[in-house]
Amino acid sequence: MQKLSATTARGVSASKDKKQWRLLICLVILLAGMVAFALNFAKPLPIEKTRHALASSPNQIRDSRLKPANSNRVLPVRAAFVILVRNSELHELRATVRQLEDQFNSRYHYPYVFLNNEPFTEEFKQAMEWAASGDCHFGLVPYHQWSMPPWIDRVRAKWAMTMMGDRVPYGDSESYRRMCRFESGFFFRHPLLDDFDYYWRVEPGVEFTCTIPYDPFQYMVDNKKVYGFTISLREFPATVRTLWQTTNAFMAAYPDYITPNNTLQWATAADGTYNMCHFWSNFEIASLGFFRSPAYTAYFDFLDRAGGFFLERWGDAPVHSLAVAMFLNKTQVHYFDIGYFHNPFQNCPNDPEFNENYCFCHANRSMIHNLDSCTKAWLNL
Ligand SMILES: Nc1nc2c(ncn2[C@@H]2O[C@H](COP(=O)(O)OP(=O)(O)OP(=O)(O)O)[C@@H](O)[C@H]2O)c(=O)[nH]1
Ligand SMILES: *[C@@H]1O[C@H](CO)[C@@H](O)[C@H](O)[C@H]1NC(C)=O
Ligand SMILES: *[C@@H]1O[C@H](CO)[C@@H](O)[C@H](O)[C@H]1NC(C)=O
Ligand SMILES: *[C@@H]1O[C@H](CO)[C@@H](O)[C@H](O)[C@H]1NC(C)=O
Ligand SMILES: [Mg+2]
Repeated sequence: MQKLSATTARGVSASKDKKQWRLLICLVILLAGMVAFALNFAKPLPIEKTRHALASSPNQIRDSRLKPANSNRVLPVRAAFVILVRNSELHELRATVRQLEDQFNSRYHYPYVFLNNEPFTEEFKQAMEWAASGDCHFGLVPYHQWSMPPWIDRVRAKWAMTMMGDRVPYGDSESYRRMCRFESGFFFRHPLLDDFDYYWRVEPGVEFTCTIPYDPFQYMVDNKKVYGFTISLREFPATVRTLWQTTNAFMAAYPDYITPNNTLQWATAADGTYNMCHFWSNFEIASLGFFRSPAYTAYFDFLDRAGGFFLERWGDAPVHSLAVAMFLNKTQVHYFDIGYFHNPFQNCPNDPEFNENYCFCHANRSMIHNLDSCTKAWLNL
């Protein structure tokens, strides 16, 4: 009896010990998980480094390099090239600015605004000063415009990026998403753009393959154009799964912002869904007033709240394009038939005489002939 009860007692205490061990192991695993999580997410973002650099060099926030030759020049339009670019893209951008100058700006001397989420290096600034004939302004993007807003569930966003992986270009990239959000909602609010009414977006590595024998900014003003493009195409559906339904929710909430003669039918498929058509925003000549308008900023805020810049991979191109489709009519938008190449697509003017005299592109390779282009559909509206 005694022996038996002792064994039982030992057995009970042993199973108690085992339970405690299991609990301890679980706790250790949980703790390790929490530490790993904290290390991963509390890791200072690259931008934090930027803020430290800022503290020691305040002129990095904005640094204007004006050319004495431009001091008495009055530009016909308050306009500038706007280029979001990394220091590492210096050489691609030198080639681009050189072409832009040769084909157009050496006759006009419009200024340049360079924007970056990190301070530009002195090497970068000097190279641009040498390449450009216009004044050069270098600006830093504020931290809150280059980050995930606080209302986004970071874990869910990280998961969405991992799941998108390499199924679409930049599917797993957070920095690409920051860039798209900035180009959707913030570039036009940068203080360096306050003095301008129109902008021309340029990216490192693009080519201008024909002489531009007129001033596109002046064309915008004279013809009351608000938005200009050269290439249109179709978006990867996986990146904009809920953009159309969110846009429709916006229209239901703000019906007064929608223009009566809008061009939404250009973006609408036969079954009423988004047909993925958008203007390729790496080239844009547009009114800054359009983006600064209550309608556009309300649209951006609505999209930003919905979270698709991070939970999906909404691009600034479809966002700009759907805004154009809602807020503008056809006559306010212009197809600039300018010789332009951004890998892997190009626009090349068809007119044989113009092409022969002013271009080095092949008209048959122009995107407008491609079935994925939406430009003919636009022109036929
Ligand atoms: N400063 C800065 N600029 C960026 C960053 N990511 C992208 N950009 C710029 O944002 C613009 C668009 O980025 P891209 O990488 O060209 O994106 P994309 O045109 O969709 O894709 P590809 O040109 O095909 O790679 C370019 O002007 C880039 O230089 C970034 O992390 N920092
Ligand atoms: C819409 O377009 C039609 C035809 O082009 C025109 O007659 C009408 O005035 C336009 N409405 C508005 C509000 O611009
Ligand atoms: C387009 O909008 C502009 C500006 O609101 C207006 O002057 C023009 O008449 C409109 N055109 C059409 C066809 O609706
Ligand atoms: C370009 O396309 C046109 C029409 O399709 C064709 O007649 C012409 O030969 C092509 N040119 C070249 C150089 O391929
Ligand atoms: Mg690009």
